[in-house]
This record gives sequence, C-alpha cells and structure tokens, in this order.
Amino acid sequence: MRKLLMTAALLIGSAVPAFAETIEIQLLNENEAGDRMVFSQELIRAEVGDVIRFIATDRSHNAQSVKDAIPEGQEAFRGRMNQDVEYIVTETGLTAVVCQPHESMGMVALIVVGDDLSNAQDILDARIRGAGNDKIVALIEEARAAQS
Ligand SMILES: [Cu+2]
Repeated sequence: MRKLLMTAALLIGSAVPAFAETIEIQLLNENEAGDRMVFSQELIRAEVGDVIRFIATDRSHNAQSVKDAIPEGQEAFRGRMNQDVEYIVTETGLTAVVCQPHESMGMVALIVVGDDLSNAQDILDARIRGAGNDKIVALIEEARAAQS
C-alpha cells in the first residue's frame, strides 16, 4: 500500500512540467519605448504549471483577469492597487488581463497558455473598454499569426 501511494505521488508529480517557470510582468507608468501605462510585456506566453507574477513596480496600477475572458477551470484573479499578484497557470487557453484604472487607455495584456487559442471568441466577446479592447484584438491577431 505504501509503495502504491508513493507511485501515485510520482505520477501526480510528473503531471507538472519539470521546467515550470515564474514569469515576471511589471506594471509601469512608462516602458523603454516611451509607451505610457503599460504592462512590461503584453503578449505573455506560458505553460501549465508556470506562475505569472504581476509586480507593482510603479504606483496606481493593478492587474486582474476579465470576466468571461479566461479558460474554463482557470481561477480568476484580481490584484489590489499597488500590490503584486500571482496567476498560477492551471489551464491552457487565453486570458485577458487589465489594469482597472488604465484599461480604457490600453493597459492590457493577453496570456497565451500552451499556444491554445480555442477561447479567442470569448475574449473578443468580453467587455473590455476603449483602447484596451483594440489592443486585445491586436494581441489575439498577433498570437494567431505566430501560430500559422
Ligand atoms: Cu495601470
């Protein structure tokens, strides 16, 4: 029995990729290119088992997922203003991320897990304001172009 349990533990362990990464994304007032109110990376590629850490580098930002713009089974998240927040990747697919105060100015990001774009229409149908919506559409196009 003991041996059986250990085998089970090994099998469960092997479901998590051996090279799980922590991906750090900064919340910025301005990036090196001079774009204002931006995530340091806007198309964020990850795999199941990775952790995406949003870091409150500059003040007056947060990071949160958008309702109905996240893979089924993936836990939604909502970081507080000026605080780091982590997204623990459990599902493949796309997630739209916004900074609530600057969403309409285009402070958004798109997480792509496992190169799975199957919920792209959910993201396009979700309510994302102003320039944020335009950027999300562009990021989905970019992810699609990279796939073909
Ligand atoms: Cu912001």
